[in-house]
Amino acid sequence: MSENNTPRILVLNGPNLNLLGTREPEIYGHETLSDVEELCRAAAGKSGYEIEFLQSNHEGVLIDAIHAARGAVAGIVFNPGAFTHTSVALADAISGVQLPVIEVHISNVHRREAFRHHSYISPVAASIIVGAGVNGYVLGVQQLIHLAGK
Ligand code: CA2
Repeated sequence: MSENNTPRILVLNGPNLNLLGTREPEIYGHETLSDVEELCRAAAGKSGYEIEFLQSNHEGVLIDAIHAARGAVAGIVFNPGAFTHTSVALADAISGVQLPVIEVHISNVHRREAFRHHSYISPVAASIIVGAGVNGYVLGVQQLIHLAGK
């Protein structure tokens, strides 16, 4: 919960996702990260939720954001970018805060290179959404709101 009692969701993005919409549209589409932020705010607003939105290229910043989310948000919609496939530290941070995390990948990682098929995040995620484009973030927000209502 936030100070004003409006429930909040953290939407967190990892490395290189600041480049969304500028390159590789055949894989990631044409929408920018600002478009994603707007989509998330609109989806959350329908159910009276607010969005905290953060992107970082630095693993430690992402870990700090996960720690700070404890007790402050209902859950996290997280696209860890390439850290998905490398970071035990991010998985440990998620385990440590005991918040529901929805892992989102814009592309269908299972149709891509083998190194993208393994995720350190999936075993600690509440739900996983892949290959739905940027609508995956909206689905992630909706899923967290669904979980919070249970
Ligand atoms: O499909 C996804 O959302 C990914 O998490 C995106 C990561 C990739 O390493 C994962 O395997 C799957 C890459 C994010 C880089 O995003 C860019 C977007 C546009 C242009 C360049 C990079």
